[in-house]
Amino acid sequence: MTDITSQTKAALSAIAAAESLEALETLRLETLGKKGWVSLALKTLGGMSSEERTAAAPAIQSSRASIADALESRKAALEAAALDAQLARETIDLTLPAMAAPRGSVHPVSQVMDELAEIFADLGFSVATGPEIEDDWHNFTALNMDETHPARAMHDTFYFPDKTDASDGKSGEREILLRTHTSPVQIRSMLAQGAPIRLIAPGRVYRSDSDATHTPMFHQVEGLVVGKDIHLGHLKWTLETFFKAFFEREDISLRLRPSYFPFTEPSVEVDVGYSNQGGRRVVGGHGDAPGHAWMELGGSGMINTRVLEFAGLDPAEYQGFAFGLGIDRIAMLKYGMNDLRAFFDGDGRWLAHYGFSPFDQPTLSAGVGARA
Ligand code: FA5
Repeated sequence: MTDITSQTKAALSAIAAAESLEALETLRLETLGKKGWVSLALKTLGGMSSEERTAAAPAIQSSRASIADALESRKAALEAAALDAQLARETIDLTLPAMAAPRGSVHPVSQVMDELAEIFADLGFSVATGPEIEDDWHNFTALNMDETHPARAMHDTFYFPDKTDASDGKSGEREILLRTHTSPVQIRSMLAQGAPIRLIAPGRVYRSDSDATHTPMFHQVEGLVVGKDIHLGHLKWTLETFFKAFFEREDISLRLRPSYFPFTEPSVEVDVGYSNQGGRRVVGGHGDAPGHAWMELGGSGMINTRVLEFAGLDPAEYQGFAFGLGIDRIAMLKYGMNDLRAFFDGDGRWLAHYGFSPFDQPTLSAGVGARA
């Protein structure tokens, strides 16, 4: 009896001290295994008289039960420790520099949109958006292009087969289309906010057009300023200030060339001076200087009084200017790409080359176009 008690005590302390599941298994075989001493002791009960058995059985049974419990709880503890060790081994070290990991990049169009927002926010402009699926009233009519206006044909518009009812109480059905420019955001913003107003509206626009400098979907940024005593000088100053900040150079020359847009009067096309350096167009300098030329970046002008009326403003009280620039074009010029179609191919190698680090947020203080 004393034997069983001391053997059990020794086994329990060996189990408590077992360092591995293998060591624990050896202890299980030595005690509860077929040839283990507890099993052998249990077998001896069969050969005993009933008095002997009554005397011996409780100690052996309790030894078996306490050893089985101890084995089980030690096993659970060792397994938990093994899991903890595995989890510790497999932990991701978040303090590793993220640049070392494979990474995506920011598309140049997104980068330029962030740069635009940063520069114009500094000039007190807010950012507006409008729907890409528009109706012809906002895209054309309210911009002084009625159904028969020849400028409608120049936009190579994608129309939907369906029509929509005028939602603003005006009668008649409207064509549904993919907006051909960001100018309908002018109308939506003036109708919603009234005046004074100072905003930019960057976004996608669509025209049935495709070659190295034209794609069926491209990006524009609209600028709109309405207030009292706004004149063409404000437009030129705003564009000049923007381009100097955007191209990060002071020697920017703009040429405002008389043009025609139904929604502005007078209308001017915006050209910027550049030179050709090793096959790359580099912005800067006067376009008429030797080795220089002018490149068109967008359209602009003073808002036509008819447009102000369509947008619910009194032209006797308010004037304004608007501009529309091709974002993809200014991105190409700033970052040196020469084929617009590559912008939308989704080629990882192109993005690896021309894309930007997500950590390279444009700020005016650090430089809006800093490269990673
Ligand atoms: C317009 O879209 C006018 N809404 C701009 C405007 C706004 C004028 C406000 C006056 C007041 P235009 O069709 O010229 O104008 O386009 C403006 C710019 O978008 C172009 O100078 C060019 O940079 C860019 N662009 C035009 N078509 C494409 C195209 N298919 N692919 C890429 N960029 C284009």
